[in-house]
Amino acid sequence: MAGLEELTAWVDEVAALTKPDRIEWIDGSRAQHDRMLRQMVTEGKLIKLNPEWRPGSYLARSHPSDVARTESRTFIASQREEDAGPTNNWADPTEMRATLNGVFDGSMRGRTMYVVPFSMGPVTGPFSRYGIQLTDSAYAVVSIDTMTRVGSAVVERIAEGAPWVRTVHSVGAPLQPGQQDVSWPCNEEKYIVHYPETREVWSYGSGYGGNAILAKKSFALRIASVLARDEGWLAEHMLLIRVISPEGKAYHVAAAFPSACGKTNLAMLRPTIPGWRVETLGDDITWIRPDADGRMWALNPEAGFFGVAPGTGESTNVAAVETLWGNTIFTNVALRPDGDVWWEGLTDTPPANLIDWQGNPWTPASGRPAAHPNSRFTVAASQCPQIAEDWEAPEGVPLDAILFGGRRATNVPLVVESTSWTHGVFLGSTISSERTAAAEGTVGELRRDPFAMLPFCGYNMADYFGHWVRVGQGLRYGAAPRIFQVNWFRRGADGRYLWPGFGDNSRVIEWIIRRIEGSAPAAETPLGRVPRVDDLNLEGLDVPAEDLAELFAVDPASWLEEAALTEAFYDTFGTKVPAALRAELEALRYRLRAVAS
Ligand code: GTP
Ligand code: SPV
Ligand code: MN
Repeated sequence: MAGLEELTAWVDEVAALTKPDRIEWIDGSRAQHDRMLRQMVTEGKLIKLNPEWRPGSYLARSHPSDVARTESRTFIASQREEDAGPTNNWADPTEMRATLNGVFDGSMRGRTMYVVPFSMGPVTGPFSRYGIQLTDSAYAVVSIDTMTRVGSAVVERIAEGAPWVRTVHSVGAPLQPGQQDVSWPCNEEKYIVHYPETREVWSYGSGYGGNAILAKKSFALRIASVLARDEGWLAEHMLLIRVISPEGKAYHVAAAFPSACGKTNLAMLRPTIPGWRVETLGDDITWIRPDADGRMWALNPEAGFFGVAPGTGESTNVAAVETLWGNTIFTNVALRPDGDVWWEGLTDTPPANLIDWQGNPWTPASGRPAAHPNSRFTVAASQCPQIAEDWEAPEGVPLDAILFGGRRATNVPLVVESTSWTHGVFLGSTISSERTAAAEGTVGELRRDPFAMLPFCGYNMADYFGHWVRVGQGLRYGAAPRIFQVNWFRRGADGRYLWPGFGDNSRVIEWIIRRIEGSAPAAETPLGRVPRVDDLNLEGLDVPAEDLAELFAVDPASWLEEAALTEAFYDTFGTKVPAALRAELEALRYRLRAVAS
């Protein structure tokens, strides 16, 4: 069947199951986007913000139960359970299809089913990928419109025969004739299901971000990681920046940190050290491919930012604050009496009176956050004042360094350089991080989050480790990106952060670039290479010497315990973990015992 017939047949088939009242194709035009926003205001689904402060901007308040990704309801429905692996929820695809045919039956009654054609990467780019999302959520439509390239040009490519991924989304809240809609329809029962073999996504019951904007985590990471495995590239939960040194040399750095662990902030870094500049290329997802020359190229497949609001302020991320001047959809932040928005950390002193994220009056004495800890902004990347001029270059940028990080109060030094690609892959595979509010679960609890991909890898994580090892073997000698581990979140005994973070992270970036250039020295530790305190540019920084020492302290006893936990983690994959990574673990233990004795 030709592309277009296949597409319309599938739209008809899903409509026959979900039974919407109407079907509307999204063409990506400004007029249609604005019409949808106006209609959502009329229906009480969005609050229009005061255009004097925040032109073209809106506030959405979610149902209080639908505020983050639901990892326990996210499934990989591969033919074999082994292909989902122990870190994913596996479901039998035949059984899951039967279940979903039940829950989706009539799930769009009384609503419009929107047909949203989207491209990840510039529409005509050689590495771009297409998808269609069918959804009964207008909030999802306007979000996808900002986060991806939406429109008829994608349908033209599909008509020409380009491959595309099928994604279906329903909030699971059909309306009876005459029934009044609610401001945030959703369902207590949720399913976010991925079929890696047929490259399909079916999401039910949630209107929230990563559960509903299926182009993002579901397609560009979970399905794309499977495509990448099969085709020899990498689909990663990484920001992407260009760092320009005082000498005017440009370097490209990608960094994988778990959800709500600092990607958007590093993506919009404003260096506090003179002469250094950062340009933003992406803040959440990076697709990386080796070229015929054995060099890696990196591309941000998205077109917008779906960023964490709390903690985003003039003193932490001024570029983000500037990005949000207008044309932004805010979700679950607080509303000011003057019709603007507020969240914890936007200003040091909270306004005297607010309406909190649930719509209740709030004062600083209320004793609860005004904005939800996972409240977010949705905004076009082009609004970022430091977006790279060539951020839409279809081939991407050549990659010089990869950073892995997590939120670790103890043990993990500020920065460690790996000694080889395989050692770097080992570092990525051992990342653990304290849980944040970006997903359901207990905030602060330490968990393994290898490569920051735990919730986003569409296949067996141990096979993914092996894929990383193999991709490195195909790179030209000396052309592989250098791999580093960073941790901005180490705390002193009194609980305060030892490192100022944010703009001062440029000091760590400087050392990384100087290492690539071969001009900065390093000290060997059992974990890898670290700067001696004198090797870091600390000019103008007021961090006590004891804190600096503690930031780089390596305690062999607690690291031997970490190594034991890493072995236990590896063992959950049975025999699948690559021998090269097991060897790295043994070598680490050997080095730790040598310094411990
Ligand atoms: P996702 O969008 O969920 O993938 O999150 P992200 O990785 O983009 O995290 P983001 O940059 O939004 O940061 C999350 C939280 O961490 C915010 O509250 C930030 O203020 C805080 N944060 C970011 N960078 C730093 C840092 O260098 N130091 C400290 N202490 N906090 C930071
Ligand atoms: C994350 O949780 O890593 C996010 C937000 O970037 S969401 O799109 O909801 O997954
Ligand atoms: Mn993310």
